[in-house]
Amino acid sequence: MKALIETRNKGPERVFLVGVELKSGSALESRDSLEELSELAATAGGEVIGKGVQKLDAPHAGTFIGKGKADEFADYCRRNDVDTVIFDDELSPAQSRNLEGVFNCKVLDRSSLILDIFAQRARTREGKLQVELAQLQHLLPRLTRFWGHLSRQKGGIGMRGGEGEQQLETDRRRVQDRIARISRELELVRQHRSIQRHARQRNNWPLASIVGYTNAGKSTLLNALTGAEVFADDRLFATLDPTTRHLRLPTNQNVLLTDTVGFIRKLPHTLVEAFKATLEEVIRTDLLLHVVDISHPLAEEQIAAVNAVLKEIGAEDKPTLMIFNKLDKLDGNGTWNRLAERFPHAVGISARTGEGIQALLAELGGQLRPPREFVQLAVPHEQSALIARLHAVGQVIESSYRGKQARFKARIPPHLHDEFAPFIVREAQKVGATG
Ligand SMILES: Nc1nc2c(ncn2[C@@H]2O[C@H](COP(=O)(O)OP(=O)(O)OP(=O)(O)O)[C@@H](O)[C@H]2O)c(=O)[nH]1
Ligand SMILES: [Mg+2]
Repeated sequence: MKALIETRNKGPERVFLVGVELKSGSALESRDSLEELSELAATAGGEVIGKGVQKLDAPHAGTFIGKGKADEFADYCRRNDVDTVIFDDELSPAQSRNLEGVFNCKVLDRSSLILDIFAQRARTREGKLQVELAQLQHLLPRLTRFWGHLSRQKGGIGMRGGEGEQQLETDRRRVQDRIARISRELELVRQHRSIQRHARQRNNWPLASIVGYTNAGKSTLLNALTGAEVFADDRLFATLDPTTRHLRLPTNQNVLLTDTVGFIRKLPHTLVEAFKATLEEVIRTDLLLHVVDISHPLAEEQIAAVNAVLKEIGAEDKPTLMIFNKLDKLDGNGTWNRLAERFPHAVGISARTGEGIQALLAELGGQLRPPREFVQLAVPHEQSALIARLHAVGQVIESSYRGKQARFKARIPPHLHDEFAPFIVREAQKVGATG
């Protein structure tokens, strides 16, 4: 699908931003949210020409902001050659249509903008399909005359009624067909990936996922820990598709670490839905590493936003290690003190300078150490595959190959108990072992 914000011959698209300060929210939060919207717009290739804010008790049903304010902004936009107006909050289909009437140009909301950036970032087949699915689902109820990119035919754009309406109907059908096709294709891609995952999981290493707000330093951390070369950059949503790398801790424990897409406030619901499979994979792990940019003035709000998404994908109860990143950038200890009190086990690091990484590795080792069962086994010699498997996943403490059967004393992960059960001749209590 084409980018919503297009860079044309005449240069970057000129963008005007609109935010509201609701009486129920804080002014700081809405200002910061608008600041973030501005970064998002720039990330999408737009040039922010101006911003407008209105204080409201509640959004208006018809035009989100008040009609008078909308006219005032529209006037400004006309005089300044604005191509696109972007609202910081999700607009209903009716609001979008009405506002396009007032502004007489393309009107987007934060969700469509985020979707647009995701579309530009997606690299893998699955990533691209997921984004397109989310975009189409978001778009379907919003098909209006300015969404001409679906059909470049004459009459598609700028025509309401008559041929234009018919064109919209055709577009709707096409969108629905496409949604059905993408869903089927995604299913196939996912089946394939689940095969790959099983291959990777052969050796039963524990899994950990790096999660956090966008730009918190997740990819930088993965790179610092594993020498991976994931693209890390000072822009929002640098990473979209998950990358998994093997990490061997100083204690010789092995971990598979996955870095993935960052979260943001007001993440579009269709996007969370479309990415659910990817995200579920992320949380089907033994441990979450929640990276926080501790130098950010709204670090606490960002933690809350991440937790909200984690909750939405059913991961709020996962064991989590909090990591306070960008210590090198921190001035003053206020945020640090407050957050350290709330998260006593958090580890402070700088993924950039390497400060605190050793302490992080130690903490990681402690948290990932699996409980082990101590067992004695008697295995017929011809069961060589099982014997090999025991050495791969367990910790063999003593072995003897004399006699009719091979005998072992070993520690095995409890979840593999069933696999070895037929050969266990003696069990001891579960013990916390050295991993
Ligand atoms: N000063 C400082 N900058 C850091 C640190 N860690 C990361 N950064 C910078 O922060 C920016 C974002 O880093 P990324 O690793 O791309 O962040 P991310 O969490 O992967 O971001 P997304 O993939 O966009 O969600 C980059 O410019 C990094 O160089 C740190 O410890 N200190
Ligand atoms: Mg990243």
